Amino acid sequence: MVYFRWIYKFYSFILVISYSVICAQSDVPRPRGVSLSKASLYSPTKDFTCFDGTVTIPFSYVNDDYCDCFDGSDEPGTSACLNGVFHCTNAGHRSQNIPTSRVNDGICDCCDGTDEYAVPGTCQNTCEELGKEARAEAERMAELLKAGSQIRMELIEKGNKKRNDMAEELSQLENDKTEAEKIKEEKEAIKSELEAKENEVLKVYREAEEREKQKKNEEEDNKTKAEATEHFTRFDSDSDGHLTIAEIQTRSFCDKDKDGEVSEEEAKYFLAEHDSVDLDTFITQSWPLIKPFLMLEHGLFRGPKVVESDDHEPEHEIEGEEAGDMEHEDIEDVDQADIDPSQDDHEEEAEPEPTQQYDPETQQVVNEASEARRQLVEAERTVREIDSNIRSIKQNLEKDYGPQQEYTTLDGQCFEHEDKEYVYRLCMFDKVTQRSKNGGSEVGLGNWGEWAGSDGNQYAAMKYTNGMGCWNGPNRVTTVNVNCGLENKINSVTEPFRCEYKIELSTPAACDDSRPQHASHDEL
Ligand code: MAN
Repeated sequence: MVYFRWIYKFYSFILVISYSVICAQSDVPRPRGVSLSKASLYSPTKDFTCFDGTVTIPFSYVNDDYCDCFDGSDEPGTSACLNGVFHCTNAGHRSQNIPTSRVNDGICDCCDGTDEYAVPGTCQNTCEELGKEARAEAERMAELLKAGSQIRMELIEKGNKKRNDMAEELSQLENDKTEAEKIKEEKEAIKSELEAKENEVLKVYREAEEREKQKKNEEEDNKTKAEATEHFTRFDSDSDGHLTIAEIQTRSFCDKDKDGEVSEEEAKYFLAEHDSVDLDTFITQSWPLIKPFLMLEHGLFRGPKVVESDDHEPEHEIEGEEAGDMEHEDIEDVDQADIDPSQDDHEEEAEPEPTQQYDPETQQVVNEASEARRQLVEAERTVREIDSNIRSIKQNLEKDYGPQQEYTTLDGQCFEHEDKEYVYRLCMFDKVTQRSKNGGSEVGLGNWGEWAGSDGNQYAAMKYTNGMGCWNGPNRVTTVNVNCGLENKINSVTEPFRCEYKIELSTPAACDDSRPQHASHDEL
């Protein structure tokens, strides 16, 4: 260190001279590259202590082009330290701090050219000119802010009014709900009462209906039994009261795989896996298996229309034929539901509700109960509608529409922006979408999430998250930077990273003149 120090002794001498030159030129004496605010930390009459407090060196080591401090604070005016900071005063414009690595690198970083002092004349001082432009721009911004603030005040007023209206509507709806619930309860009571009466008067009809149904079922059962018994008798060739595999094997309809013969296995299938069956087992287990095949054999395994069709009487197809050991009654009596249950369902669905005829007094009671049911459904719907309105108003009231509600009236408004490839659409507090100009479906770039501005201004940016998934990546997200402007307008849309979008939006709602618009710039 001592060795190097001597090498730099000569330079130090030169720099101390130049220090005094600087001192002579400015109001507050300070080494090169030091700002006014830090000047007091560099006193030529005292040793210098690095800002991080680790080392204290003679003042002559400051800016001696040798880095003594870890934090670079001893070399604010040379590029000796990697982490030093050079301050340019830029009189006439905004002062600036640049990394000391840019000092004397041949590039003019400061408008006053002080960062390039090694070769005099490298940089022109352009601060006056730039300062003028900046001041004109600042003036323009100030005017914009002033005009925008006026509009913003109106937006605040409208926003507050809208919120008050919403709050009023909410309280009205809550009253309506109480009322609607009362009506619903009344309707429920009326319905119960009238349905009890209806039940009473319909009892006699229901019982008759039940009896009729039972009768029909019994008839059906008897019919099936008769049908099955008839076939059992026919198939039981030796009339021994048992139907065997051998007897079934003589029936061609049992040739399930259509290979020209009825195998033992096939025959057994129709005997419900028994070797032989008596009449009872035949009726309960075999007949349900046989019946569909008999139908198939006779070409009846089709749509219901075929069976019902007048000019397609099944009996014509089978009359007198051998395969028809099966007589026409076999077919006529086959219930389509036994063949294809899905068709049965279908028929049931298509069937119109039976219209029961009641005596006038009963009909009157039924009508009154129906009307009570209808009115209850209506009352329930009203309660649901009110509930849904309440929910949506509450959601809106909970939304953060800016520090003074200035964004309230923007809720739901949509703005579009086109570039070469896409049309972007931002619907405030809702979502952002992207549509390719070459067609294809709309891509969601994010749904309203939260205010996410940085630098102490939360309301400077809106975040729309959880958009459509990016191929092989995360879901799309969009940041909307909100800037002051006299109209609501998207100025640009970019995609700085794949599937991360940035929208620059201008709106009078962002023209808040109570907020500092620029970083303060002393030393102008
Ligand atoms: C689409 C668009 C682009 C996006 C790619 C990612 O083409 O949404 O913005 O970068 O998908 O695959």
